[in-house]
Amino acid sequence: MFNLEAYLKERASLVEGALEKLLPKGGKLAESMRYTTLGGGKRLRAILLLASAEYSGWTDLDSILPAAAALECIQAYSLIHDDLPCMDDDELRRGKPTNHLVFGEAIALLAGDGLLTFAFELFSKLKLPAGNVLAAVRDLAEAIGPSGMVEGQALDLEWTGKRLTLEQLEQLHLRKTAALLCASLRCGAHLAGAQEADITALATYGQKFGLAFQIVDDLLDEVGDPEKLGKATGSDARLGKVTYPVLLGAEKARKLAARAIEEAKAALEPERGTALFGIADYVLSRQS
Ligand code: GRG
Repeated sequence: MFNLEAYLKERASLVEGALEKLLPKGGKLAESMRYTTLGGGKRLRAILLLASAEYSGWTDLDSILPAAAALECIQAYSLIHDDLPCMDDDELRRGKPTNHLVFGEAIALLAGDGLLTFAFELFSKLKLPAGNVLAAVRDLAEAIGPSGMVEGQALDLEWTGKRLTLEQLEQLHLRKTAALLCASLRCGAHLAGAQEADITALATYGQKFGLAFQIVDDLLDEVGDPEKLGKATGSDARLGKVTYPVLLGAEKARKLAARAIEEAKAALEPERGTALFGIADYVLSRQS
């Protein structure tokens, strides 16, 4: 029987070990990069990359582990920048004071820049067919750049305090949150040299998964346990952000997330998708 809890734990520790080894050491900048990246986080994006490659038939996890670690560098960069006073101005992340409170704003900004750049260095050094790596890098750059995650963040700032439609909210979160999650699946598939049909199926899973993930994130910001989340709750309301529960009410928002998860799973072949099915269900019940 597949044990999801043991699987997530084992994969997270594999990724943590790779990050520990790969991240730069020595000096204030490296210390700041390591502070946020190591010792916290669910490692979901890395785990999704590995699971997507396995779904596509890849078995040599060691060869793609640096790419999984790279996604966690990008995740850490986005969290460091998101927490800055000029963005969401948060004080707690992954159960610790935010990066800028420990290292100062200038170093925190540079740690984010360093992590983003380092992620692409890790991809460029993969010992895999160049065409597969290039396809992964192209999808990743598109997903997190000016028409992906960074644009999502810009829309978030622009639309804070405004009335939004459900379509606008989805447009925002497809970029801000779902794009990197979806790219994690696309990267895993590309690195494994997957067929086009599998890449499309995994990308559909990623997009639906990403939306469900954000809806649950919104719900947790309203009713979650700050201790388990490792960050303060209520920040959406404090900042005047429109969220799924604000627009729909908690009940309908939960149903929308559950529907997105069903759609995510429906894109995959069940006999190959045990891990990805388990991760999808986990997202609905997560507490952190
Ligand atoms: C260039 C200034 C500048 C910004 C870059 C910061 C940024 C763009 C985008 C922010 C993206 C962001 C923070 C999206 C929110 C996504 C989200 C819900 C993150 C939390 O993910 P979890 O719960 O966190 O997986 P862990 O800690 O488990 O990794």
